[in-house]
Amino acid sequence: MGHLRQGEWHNDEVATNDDKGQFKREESTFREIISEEHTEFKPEKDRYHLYVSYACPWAHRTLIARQLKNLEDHISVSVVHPEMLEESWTFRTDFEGTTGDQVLKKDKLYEVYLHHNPEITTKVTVPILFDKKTQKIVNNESSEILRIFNSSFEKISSSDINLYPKEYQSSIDEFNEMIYEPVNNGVYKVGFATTQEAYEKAFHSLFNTLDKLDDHLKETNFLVSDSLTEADIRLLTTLLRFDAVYYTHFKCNKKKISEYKNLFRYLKFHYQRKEISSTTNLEHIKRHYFYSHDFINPNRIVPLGPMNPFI
Ligand SMILES: N[C@@H](CCC(=O)N[C@@H](CS)C(=O)NCC(=O)O)C(=O)O
Repeated sequence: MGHLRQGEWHNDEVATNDDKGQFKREESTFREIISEEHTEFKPEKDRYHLYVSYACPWAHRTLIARQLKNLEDHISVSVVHPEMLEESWTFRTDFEGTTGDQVLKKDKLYEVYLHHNPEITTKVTVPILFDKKTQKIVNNESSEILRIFNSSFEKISSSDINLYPKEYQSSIDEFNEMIYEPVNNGVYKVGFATTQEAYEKAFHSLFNTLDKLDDHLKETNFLVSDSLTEADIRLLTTLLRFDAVYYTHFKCNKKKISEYKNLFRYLKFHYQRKEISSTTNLEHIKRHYFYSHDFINPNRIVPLGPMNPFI
């Protein structure tokens, strides 16, 4: 991954692997919250901005939550170009669905990090939650942005949906933990493995967990209780990319999601919600993975299919 080191952009390798060839994801840099009690970041109308890629499963979580929580009028969005090349994400607008940088008018995403601090050392990732008032980055960890959207803006925009209800928090946490390493991060561990051993380990762990989830979903369309929670959102953004990208590009090819009876029914059920379907952009998803990772796909051919993966 490219990095900013003391304000300088360095185009490092795309994936960081340990000495066993296993992919290691780095920690997110910005971890602030938004709250009435916070000295700086208070909930306010139209104060915060979200930088996303439609391709990215982590950013996708935040786009879904923003819609479910009726925050579209209060949290503005910029969508980067799907190709992540030598200068990481950019605000090029020659691809349908891109918006350019709506706030700072930068050309590259790393310039948003530099705007916060010209001497910063960090990796450069989406999503970013940016404060237009202080011109600072609040948070760039999707799981935390999801929680901020769920609970910090209650007075500004009401929504009946609670993605992390008190009575189910421990079950939601358990599913989040069960899913994060082998599935959300797992597909990357399979795809970015640089040894056969690391690939096989991540592959088995991924499909063992998918088997368990398929079993759990036998009689329900929700991981926890009988309504949508953040655990579902976190699983769905990986499932939505699976058959089109992870199955081929990342060699996660024991089974497609469409071959899992319950997981596929669950995916199709949730895809009927406009908050899920309108935030899912397969053109950005395919272009990003197949075009950006030339160490996996050197000719950068972007497949035309699958034609209707969610039907
Ligand atoms: N922990 C972060 C991970 C975000 C992340 O890795 N985003 C990817 C896109 S899918 C990215 O921007 N990668 C750029 C890079 O690693 O250089 C989160 O969940 O928000």
